[in-house]
Amino acid sequence: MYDRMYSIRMRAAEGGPHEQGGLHISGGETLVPKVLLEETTKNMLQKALNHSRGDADFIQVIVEKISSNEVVSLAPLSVTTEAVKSVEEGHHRSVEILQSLGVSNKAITNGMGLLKSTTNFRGAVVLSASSGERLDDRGLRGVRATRMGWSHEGYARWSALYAELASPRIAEAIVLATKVAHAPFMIAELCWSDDPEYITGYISSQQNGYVRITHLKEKGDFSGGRVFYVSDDVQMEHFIDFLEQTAVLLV
Ligand code: PML
Repeated sequence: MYDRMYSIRMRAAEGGPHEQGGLHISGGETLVPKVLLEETTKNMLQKALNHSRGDADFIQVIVEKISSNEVVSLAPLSVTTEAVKSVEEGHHRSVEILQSLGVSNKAITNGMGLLKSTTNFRGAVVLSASSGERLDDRGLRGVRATRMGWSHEGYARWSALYAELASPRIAEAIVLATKVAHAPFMIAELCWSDDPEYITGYISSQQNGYVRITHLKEKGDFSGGRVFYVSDDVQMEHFIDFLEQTAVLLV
C-alpha cells in the first residue's frame, strides 16, 4: 500500500555546516509518497530559510527511497496539554511527570540542566534514566530520529481530532515523539524547542502519551533540545539503529 515512500531530511546552519561550527538553525524529517516529494522538499527548504533562530547559509536536504516492506505503522501518541503560568511551574510539573515515569532525580536534574544550557544541539542527548549519565558519544550532533512521517489518512484523522493543534511544528513533533517512544529501552523524552519564539515543550512516553507543557522557557531564549531517557539494560547500537534506520509511518 505504501510503495515508493521517500524519506526527506533537512538540516540548516548559519556560519557554515554544523560540523564546522555553524549554529544550528533548523532541521526536519518526513516520509512521503513520490507524488508529494517535490512539494514537501520545497516546504522543507522554506522552513530552513524562514526560521527565527537565524539566516541559514548551509542547508542540506537528503532524499532517500524506502521500500514499502520496511515501513512500520504506528498510531500517534495521545495528546494532552497542561497549561502552566510560568517557567517555574512548567519545570515543576515536568519533574513530577518524569518522576512518575521512573526517571531519577539526578537524571531529571541533568536533563533539564542540559536543555537549559544548550543552544546548538542538532539531535537528542541520550541519558540513563537512573544515573543521569550521558550514554551516546555523538557530541553536539546528538542522536537524530529519522525516516518517519504521517500517512495521508493518519494525518487527516489526527488533525480532525486535534484541530487546534494541527500546526506543522506540532504534527512533526508528534511523529518524532511517537517513533522515539516506541524505541527499545526508551522510557521518556523531554523536549523544548531551541526556537527563541516558541516556549511550549513536552514529555512523551508510551505510558503517558504526549504531554505538552505550555511554558518551559522564556521568550527570546535560544536554549532547548531533546533528552531521551533510557533504561539501564540499553543496547545503544540497537537503540540508535531503530531511531535512525527503521522507517515509521503514523496511521
Ligand atoms: C520544536 O519545534 O523544536 C519542538 C516542538 C516542541 C513542542 C511542540 C508542541 O507540542 O507545541
